[in-house]
Amino acid sequence: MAINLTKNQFKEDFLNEIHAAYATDLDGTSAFDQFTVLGRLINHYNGRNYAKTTKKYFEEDQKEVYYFSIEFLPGRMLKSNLLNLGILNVVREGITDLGLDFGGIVESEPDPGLGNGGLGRLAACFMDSMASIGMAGNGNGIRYRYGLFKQVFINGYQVELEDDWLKNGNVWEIRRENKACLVRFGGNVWMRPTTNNRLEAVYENTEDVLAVPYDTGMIGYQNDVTNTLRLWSAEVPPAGNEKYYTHEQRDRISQITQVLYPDDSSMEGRILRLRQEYFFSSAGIQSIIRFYRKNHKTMDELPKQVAVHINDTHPTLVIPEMMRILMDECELGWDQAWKLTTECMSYTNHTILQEALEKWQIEIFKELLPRIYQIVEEIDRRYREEMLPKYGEDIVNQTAPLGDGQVRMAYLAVIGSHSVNGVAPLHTELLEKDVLKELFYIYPTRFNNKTNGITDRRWVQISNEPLSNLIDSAIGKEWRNNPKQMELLGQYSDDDDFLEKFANAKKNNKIAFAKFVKETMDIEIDPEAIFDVQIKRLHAYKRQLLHVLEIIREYLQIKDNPQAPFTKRVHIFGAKAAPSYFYAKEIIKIINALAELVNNDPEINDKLKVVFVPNYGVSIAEKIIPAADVSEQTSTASKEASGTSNMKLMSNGVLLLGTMDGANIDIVNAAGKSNAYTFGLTVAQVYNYYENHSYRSVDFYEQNDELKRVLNTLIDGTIPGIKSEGQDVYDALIRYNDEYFVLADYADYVEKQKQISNDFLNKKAWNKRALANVTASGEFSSDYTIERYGDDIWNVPHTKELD
Ligand code: 4GP
Repeated sequence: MAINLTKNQFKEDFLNEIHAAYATDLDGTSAFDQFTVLGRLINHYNGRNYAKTTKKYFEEDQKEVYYFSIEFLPGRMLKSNLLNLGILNVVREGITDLGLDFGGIVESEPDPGLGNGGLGRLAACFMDSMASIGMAGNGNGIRYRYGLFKQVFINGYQVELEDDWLKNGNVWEIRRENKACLVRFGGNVWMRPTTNNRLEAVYENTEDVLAVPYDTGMIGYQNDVTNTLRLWSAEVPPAGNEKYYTHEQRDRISQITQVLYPDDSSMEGRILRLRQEYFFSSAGIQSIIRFYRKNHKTMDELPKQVAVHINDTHPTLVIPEMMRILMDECELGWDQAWKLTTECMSYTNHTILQEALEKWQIEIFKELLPRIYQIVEEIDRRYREEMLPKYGEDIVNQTAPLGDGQVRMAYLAVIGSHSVNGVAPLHTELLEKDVLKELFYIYPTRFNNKTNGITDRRWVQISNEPLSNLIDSAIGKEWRNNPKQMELLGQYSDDDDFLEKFANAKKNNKIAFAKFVKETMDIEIDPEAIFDVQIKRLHAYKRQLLHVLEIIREYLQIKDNPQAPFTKRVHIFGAKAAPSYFYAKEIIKIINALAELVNNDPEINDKLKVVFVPNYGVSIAEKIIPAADVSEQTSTASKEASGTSNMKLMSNGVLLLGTMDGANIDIVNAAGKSNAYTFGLTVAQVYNYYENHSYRSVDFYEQNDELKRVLNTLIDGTIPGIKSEGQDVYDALIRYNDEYFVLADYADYVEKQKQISNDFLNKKAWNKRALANVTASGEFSSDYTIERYGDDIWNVPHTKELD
């Protein structure tokens, strides 16, 4: 239920809290102070519900999910908390009455950059959905002192600045020092026989780290439920402990939770990453077992009470860590501990790219985590012993947790879990047929698919209020609870009046975005133009390069014939490149150089604009998505596990331009083929090229004059300032045979872009197709995804029944 709060009450509370917190009147406070006070008030209003939820789970002894993820990207929480408490409008009006700027207050909240991309954002959507469907779900991760990095462009190059998101505190978190635990690293371990015939682990010279949890309430949508996102911070254990910590050790300890993704091009960086992974895995499992034991005398019920989810391989060490605690601390034997552990564990794979299937060198692993290594060795030994007679040496060697001098995290995750899932039907199929095929052969029933989803609360209700209000006026508000109800919009697909309002909502969003671009980047863009959007991490497989080639093509087209008709375009990018990913950074430089050229050429005027919005993250996405017309999802078929920006854009009435990859396939099926543009090689064709080694990118270059001309601009000086970058990309595409088949897909992609330019001119038909996308988008709500995880994998109930 929504919280019961009148505007007057709110205003009184707000002014009181301003005095309490800052000992000044309103005029002495900044927007950030006002934000903090709003946050504190929300905590007051919701505190009882939060406590009640926790108590209820405990008293009713409910099974709970613990979602372990090295990334969480929740975005700003002020508006979403207000929405979920049902007081967004009351508070906004109250704030406005007080003469304050609600929008400015919202913008003053730092955006927690505790993630990089889809993986972290998915985890955040899932947290919102678990709370909103009334499922007992906890997040478990790391409280990074610094977020990913703040991206700025200097002379078109990405420069990474520190993202000091916690410098002014964090109003949403609760430090729970009384729930801290110790995590051990290094040293020696040996097993000592005990009097009752067991073996006991004895540790010597370990470096102990105090893991302190910070809890953030995850407020459900108007249902009185508040779940917990628990993020762990590494600290030096308090004095009094007989150990002495040198400066070096103190430094090493505080490093653990300093930054997301330490630079893994060095050995130290890799070791730090492994420390991070064990740190939050161990702290999380310790706290789960400690909590379980409050209500249970034996460990037998553990899988009935606890589901631990391994989000990508980073938290895989929860498996040996749970084994360690069950055996060393709860005194269970191996077989029982293994049975309980595997029944608790489930694993999601998020990518088929080899580089992401983590592997650790045994030497490093063993030294850092001696007891955990012993357990992994035993898992490996028993796996080999059991599987060798059934499957033979080759398969067993290929799939065992230890191999080639490495700990293979993905294999360990599969072997130690009862469920393994991919994130879209095609991705799951590729896991089964290719990436994990031997393990699928051994454990066929373990594999399943759970197509990703997104929460419409953030991605439509909060970020696109004009559209949300229009939907309310047409079909009522039930869609906000149950997004499949958006199907009811189907009845308006031929309603001119509605389509016009729908188009107006989009136009208003485009005007708002144009204003933002003007104010922050000083680029003028025309809201009447096609807003052609590509927002995602910068990676070669995602092929932002196709989009680059299209911009060059359009530029040349206008230059050749400035008077010819041309449908105006604004090409919008948002993307960060990993700091050590040189090629991705070169592509950023090329896009910025192209923007410089195109945006300042008087002959181009406003026909063509390129806008690369810096520092892409959740908050920037919230501005771009509602204003978009075209959603570029151009990955090489087979490489994008699912994609989720494709879903967000779909619910905002944006037409997909994409390959038949990941969840694009499902989106196109849901929206109808005629309401999207698909192009490019199929997965079968891509695999065919691999198998026959028959791809020759130079053939495409030689056979297509337009493509040749476009590519040549990378090296002939047409685009100033990209001498080495242009050459490198040109070489990658032609000399080094174009790893991601950009040239093979160019012609088809361009063809579809031309169609888009044409189709966009017929406004009514376009709007109708955009509406068809919104109408069909409900099924991609993460509420349903989470329901499926709950039913099929976790066996955890939820109180709200959806469709
Ligand atoms: C991403 C995948 O690349 C993306 O296709 C998927 O939608 C998303 O996970 C959520 O499942 N993977 C990552 C990663 O972000 O770090 O591997």
